[in-house]
Amino acid sequence: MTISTQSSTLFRRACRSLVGGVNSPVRAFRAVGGTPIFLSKARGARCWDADGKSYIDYLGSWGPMILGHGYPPVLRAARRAMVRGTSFGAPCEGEVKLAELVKQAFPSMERVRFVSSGTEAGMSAIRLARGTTGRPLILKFSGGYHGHADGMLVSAGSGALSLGRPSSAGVPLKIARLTLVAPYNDVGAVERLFQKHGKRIAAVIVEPVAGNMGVVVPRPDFLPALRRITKREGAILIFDEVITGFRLSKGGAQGIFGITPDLTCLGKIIGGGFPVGAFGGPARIMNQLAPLGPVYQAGTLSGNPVAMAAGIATLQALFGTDPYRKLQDLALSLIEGVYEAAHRRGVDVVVNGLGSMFTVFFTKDPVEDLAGAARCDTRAYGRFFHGLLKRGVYFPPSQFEAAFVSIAHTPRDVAVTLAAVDGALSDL
Ligand code: HOZ
Repeated sequence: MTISTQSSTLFRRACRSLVGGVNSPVRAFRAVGGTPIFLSKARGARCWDADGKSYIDYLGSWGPMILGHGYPPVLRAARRAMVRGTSFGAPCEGEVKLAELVKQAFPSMERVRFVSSGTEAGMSAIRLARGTTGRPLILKFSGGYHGHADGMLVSAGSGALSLGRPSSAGVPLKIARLTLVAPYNDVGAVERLFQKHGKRIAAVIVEPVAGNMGVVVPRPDFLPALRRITKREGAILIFDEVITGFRLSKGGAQGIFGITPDLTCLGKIIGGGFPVGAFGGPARIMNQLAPLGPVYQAGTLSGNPVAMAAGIATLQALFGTDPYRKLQDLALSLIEGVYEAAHRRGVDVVVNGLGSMFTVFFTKDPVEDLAGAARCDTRAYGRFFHGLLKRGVYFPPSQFEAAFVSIAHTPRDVAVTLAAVDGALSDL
């Protein structure tokens, strides 16, 4: 299905110099068919493709753009920082200021280390957990995505799922065996893994609200049980809040559910659209990191001054306006509208959502783990996606991802989107 002439020309050209024409697999549209549209511009809640066609954007760059694209204070801050220097490779005040803002919102993050991506945050937090406990094993959940470090590409979500390959070639079996996997929301399976592997488990890493098998919300007992079990067993609990941090609330998912993890990974929103990740936790764990401790971690562009400035401006805007109620109301009206349209059109859907993130699953059964997400009709999602795209609405190009609402979306955008949803469902 080819939507845009310029995009198809660009894609053909891209395939001659970029692997698969893209720099991140899920962008290739393999999960929904057709060829990717190339974007040339984005402002507010809209993006434009290479042919100049505009879309209401619910991809939001996979999560960072909570203020909408080109939010003026963020642009101004980044411009000002750029003029002062694009990279120092030395400490700068912006790093301190962003760390203070992060700490203010996430009291569990007594010490912070900035990196350049969510992948780096996840892999460094895991190394730190192993270094601190002296234990080798990590427990993750199937469909959970924590970046593409070797040990995390085991039953992984996101692009790995959209390609139907939840585990990757090139990960040595010996490394994969250090990762234990339990179904999301399954406390019994976690207990059984701890019974079997006892004191060899360094950490449990979890997306407190899963966003990379589509949105899956934790059952009420799930996160409290993870906290209780890890504490009892002396293992470290890592919340991967790369998506949910500053998305669900100022204090992320941990703020909403009232659970304090040992370590937290952040990314996406804290960079205000620039490449930033972070991880943090209590000083007694974080001080195991170099230069204070024996766990090594480093990066030339870590704490980059332009990215820090964009992050600071983004967090200040979120703290200043407290947009979470508005975001949730917009998302709720979308979700209700999708259910109404699906009912009218006789299509079975389940829409999982929390705050301003949601996923439309084509199924009539609840989706509470990867098995549930995998049972959904992903081909119907692909047709739905293209039906929306042709009507000027850009959803994530895979059912195993989250759609995001920003503060730039308006009730009028929601109404236009719901008309497109109705049309796309009637095409199925
Ligand atoms: N890992 C991202 C989705 N959860 C995809 C990143 C991208 O393709 O840009």
